[in-house]
Amino acid sequence: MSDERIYPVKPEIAASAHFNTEGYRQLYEQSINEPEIFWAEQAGAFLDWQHPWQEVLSYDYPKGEIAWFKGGQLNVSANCLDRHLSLRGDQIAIIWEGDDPDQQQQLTYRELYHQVCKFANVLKAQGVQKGDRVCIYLPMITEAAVVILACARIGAVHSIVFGGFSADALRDRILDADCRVLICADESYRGGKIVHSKLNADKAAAQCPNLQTLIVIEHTGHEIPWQAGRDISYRQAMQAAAAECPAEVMDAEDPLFILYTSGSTGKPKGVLHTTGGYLLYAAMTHKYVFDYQEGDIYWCTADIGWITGHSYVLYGPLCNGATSLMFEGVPTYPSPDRFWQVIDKHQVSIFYTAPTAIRALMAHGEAHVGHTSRQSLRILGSVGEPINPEAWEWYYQVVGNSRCPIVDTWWQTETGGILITPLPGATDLKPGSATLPFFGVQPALLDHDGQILEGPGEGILVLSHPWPGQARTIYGDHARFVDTYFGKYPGYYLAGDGARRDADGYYWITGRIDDVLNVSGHRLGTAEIESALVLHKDVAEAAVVGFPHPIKGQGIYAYVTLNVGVTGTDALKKELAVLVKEEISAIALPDIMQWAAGLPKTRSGKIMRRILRKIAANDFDNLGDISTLADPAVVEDLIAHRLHL
Ligand code: 6R9
Repeated sequence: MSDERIYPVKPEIAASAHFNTEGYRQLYEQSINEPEIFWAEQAGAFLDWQHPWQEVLSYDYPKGEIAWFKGGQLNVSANCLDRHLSLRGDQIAIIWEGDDPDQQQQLTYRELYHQVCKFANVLKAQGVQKGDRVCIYLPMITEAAVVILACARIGAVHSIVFGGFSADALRDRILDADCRVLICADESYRGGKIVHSKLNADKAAAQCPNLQTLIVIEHTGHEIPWQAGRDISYRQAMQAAAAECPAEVMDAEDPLFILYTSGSTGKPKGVLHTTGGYLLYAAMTHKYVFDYQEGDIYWCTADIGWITGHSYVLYGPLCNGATSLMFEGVPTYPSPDRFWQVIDKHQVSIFYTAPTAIRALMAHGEAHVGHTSRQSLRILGSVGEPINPEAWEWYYQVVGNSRCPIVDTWWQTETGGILITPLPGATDLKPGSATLPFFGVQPALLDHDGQILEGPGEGILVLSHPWPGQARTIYGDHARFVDTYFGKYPGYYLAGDGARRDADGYYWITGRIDDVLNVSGHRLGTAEIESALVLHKDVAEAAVVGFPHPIKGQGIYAYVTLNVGVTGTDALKKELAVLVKEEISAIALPDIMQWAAGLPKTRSGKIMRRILRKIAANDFDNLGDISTLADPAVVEDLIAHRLHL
């Protein structure tokens, strides 16, 4: 990793940006020295409140208690829609680009507002009340924005499940949050192929006794199975719905949504975000990190099933009155120039995507980029995993023609918004570094004993103070919240990533320090994949680790021990793959499965993942101390049978 190469702030960007270097430095200092004054000012500037707050911040990290703007009241949908109507009612809120390049739609703020009000009434008619959880299982279509904002409008808590997740994964999430209503599409398109959303939803719904209603959005319009009495047509319900729906007055700390993410145990965590702090943080980071300006066309390629889709396709941009592009498809369909075609077609000025997409497109060659203009671009962004300097350079030079700063944004589902990032007009860039903290954010590095490291060095990344976008709990399991994030190093929020800090104070994220993988920017717990594998009757045990993968960042390497007398075959590998797909998703499919006669274990029976990771990475020279293993011979055997991509 070279931290030698520096790309200084471009004067032409700094000239019109919200912050230059000095401006950032000063405001950052204020945000740290006088946090309550700072955040109160921002909350007043970014949001419309129906009732002022009494207390900016109260918190007790050891108890996992965090509250922002207590006593304040507001509604998220009113902030994203109603208040824009007088000024920008006819401005485009959402540009939708279909999987098929001939399909597109545009929705103005007024149109979106009307649809949201109507759908809010549809939900009410189904008995949905403030505080009820509504599960959303949708592709990237404009109706997704409608139903999400409609939940926020009536104070229902949405739980969006990524449309690529299996029926079983969907079922688990519906049950965990006890949702009574599920919203799905009939089908959707991805890369020219049909995704059977309703079939999955049916399968999940059949195993959720409390689920009463399935609202089906007609997207492809094809014939699908229908369960009378339970299934409701979105089109018909919208036609019948009343047009007016006042926004529910919400407390700043009322829940806004739950979003499941992988942790180091098998069960996904329902990360809960609340109303005031989350919206403020999403809006503020959207404006400053991307240097959003009036008139920008902004495109974040993330799916709404992930936190990036929540904060930077919908809530942040809409709160700021921006025009946000929603893309149904994939980067390589119909051809690997799709992103750049869409940018030219809609004159996108801010583009935010993931390193895995950049690497995949890089592999297709520059020719797919070169024939497009991309002159409309001003700012590029990266999120989801560390961006390797080669991919960074390609993004910068080939995609951005060396004109556009890249903001490499580090954050997590639990942080609600971006925490470490350059600001386009303020921060000199180093390829591969997420650079410096956002306003109010105080990162620190700890050693394994929990001692603070000063100056340059590498350690465990923690945050020493709260920020408004921080998650408030894990739904239904506050003890797990406290334990996971605040238990190990009291007084800090533990992010689960490692990082290095260089002599300029720049942060370089080194990756997860727990048993969480980052595959193409998707978070997956090794334990979830292992649980799926061991469901097979022939499998005795499985251990899953990550290994360096040229496109995905991390690939999935599974060591599988079969029951005595069973022979490992390709057919069995296929059965295991089906199992993983059914239990989780195709994104969790192992890239490599190795039959393991045994797994390296300590004498107390703990699997030594450190060794498995080294073998998967082809790094046999420093396996470390293996003398504590119950049976050191298994290591030789694993090395002898190591498989390659
Ligand atoms: C927003 C999002 C969070 C994990 C996080 C880290 C990795 C995200 C990164 C990055 C290095 C970046 N991560 N952005 N690592 N540089 N710019 O991705 O949320 O899905 O919860 O994943 O992703 O490991 O801990 P989430």
